[in-house]
Amino acid sequence: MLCQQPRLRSLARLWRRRLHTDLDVQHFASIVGPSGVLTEPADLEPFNTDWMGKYKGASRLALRPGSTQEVSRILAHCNERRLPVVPQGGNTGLVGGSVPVGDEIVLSLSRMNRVISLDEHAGNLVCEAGCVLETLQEHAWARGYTMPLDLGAKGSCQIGGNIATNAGGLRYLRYGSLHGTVLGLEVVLADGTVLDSLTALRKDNTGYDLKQLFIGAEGTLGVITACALALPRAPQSVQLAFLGVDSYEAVLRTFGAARRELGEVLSAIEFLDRESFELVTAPPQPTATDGGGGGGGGGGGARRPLETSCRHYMLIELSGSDAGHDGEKLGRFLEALLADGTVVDGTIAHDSAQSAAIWRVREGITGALGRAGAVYKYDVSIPLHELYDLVEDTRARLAPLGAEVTGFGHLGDGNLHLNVYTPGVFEQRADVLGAIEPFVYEWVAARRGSISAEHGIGVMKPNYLHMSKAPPMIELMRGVKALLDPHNILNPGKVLPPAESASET
Ligand code: FAD
Ligand code: 2HG
Ligand code: ZN
Repeated sequence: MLCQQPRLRSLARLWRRRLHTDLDVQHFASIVGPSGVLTEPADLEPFNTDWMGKYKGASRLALRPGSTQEVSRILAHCNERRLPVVPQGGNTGLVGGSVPVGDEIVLSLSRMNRVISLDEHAGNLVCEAGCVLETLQEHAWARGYTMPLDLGAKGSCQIGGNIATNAGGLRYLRYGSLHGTVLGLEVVLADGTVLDSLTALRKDNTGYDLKQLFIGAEGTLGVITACALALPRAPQSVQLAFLGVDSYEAVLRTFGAARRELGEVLSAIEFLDRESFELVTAPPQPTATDGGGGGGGGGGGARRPLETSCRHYMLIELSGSDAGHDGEKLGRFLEALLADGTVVDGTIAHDSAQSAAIWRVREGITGALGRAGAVYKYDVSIPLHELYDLVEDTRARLAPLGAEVTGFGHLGDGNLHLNVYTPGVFEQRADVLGAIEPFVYEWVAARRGSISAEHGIGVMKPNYLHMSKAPPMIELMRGVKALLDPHNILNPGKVLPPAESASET
């Protein structure tokens, strides 16, 4: 673990001691079979390292259960023996929540990847937590449905991890939060109790909606083993425009016009600044270090949809049922904005290959950043009219240190991804971190924004939770944690700050 805080250093020291015994390992093997138990350092390496290569744990044991009953028996034993556990899905999380701090046991859900049912009348999908998002997308499309969630990590993230992080993604604007689209969950509590609310009812007002507690809890309250999701019908027509504008003010005017003119068919409004665009479209350069997501060095290598250099770029996607009607609408929209000068240049994808190439520009930024240098990643919600001010203020602050700043994100949801990176330098620098934190969190808190719009708190932000949650709320969160996980075995050190720092200002 890259320990930036004394709290993490002491947790890591404590847990770097071996916590489980050979007898525990034998017991786990009797539950999951020998092939479900990993103890070799080389096998454990991917479970101990996060997607960015920034957080590293020291786990000596990973378990790969194949059923809910196996998860239940594992947790019952861990609870009894007070052995800490880190639930892990696709390990694509961006706040260090999915990897151990020290020698916790990694509980991987990847073998639990069965689709249980898809009700083709109601559009309800029931599946195990380890299903990869892209596999579910393909399964749903083949039956006339779509997943309400889409994100750049779809090829490896799992639906259980998506729910545990309450992931937002690219179509949140259209389909809303997982708090709405998750109909039911099966969750195993710390003591092994199986909570079965795996119903696929659209309406159910029978008291407290307990499943909501586990959505976004980042594996600190229970292990999600299966879910029921409400799927929207697959759109029959998808249209995508890529636009270039010359100011953030023009981004906002384009956004307003899109909401007004295209409202009923809008499915995504994303934006990226010139710095993000140049990075993701730069040719890949071989470098000694290849951070984040694989690939071949600095530069994203994505094809430029526009040759004109603009200050900002936007993707506007429509999903509807009439290609002719939606296509004409998008064409008229673009013409009007070009005519009045709001948009400097723009293009509309004519087929799915062009559309995919445009999406690669947006979805490739995270990987390109990881290959460019050490990255400092912030994911915030702020009022739309001030959203880009944070990028400009951070850029001015970081320029003397030789760090670059990019801004992109889910404009339609007021969600900015602010990334700082040091070109060609792959070690995290204390002076750069010190210039960003707590500056960014204070900037956001002053505007009553959120310090985590969608990536979560993980191990990165517990000490800043109070910037977005009042002390009584943090106390209530602690109470819920103590009730559901009294021995603190589930993902310890994540989400909640240590008691003494809860009321820091
Ligand atoms: P992991 O990374 O394995 O785990 C994440 C957290 O959930 C950890 O705290 C872990 O302990 C917990 N967890 C995992 N599985 C379970 C389970 N079954 N039960 C209980 N707890 C569990 N996020 C967005 O919100 N929007 C985006 O657009 C987006 N785009 C991304 C693009 C890229 C290229 C990458 C690398 C990441 C992106 N993310 C995005 C981050 C996002 O949080 C994850 O990709 C995804 O939701 C995590 O799923 P996972 O299966 O990889 O979970
Ligand atoms: C996205 O929207 C992801 O692409 C990742 O949430 C954002 O890398 C990031 O900061
Ligand atoms: Zn995002």
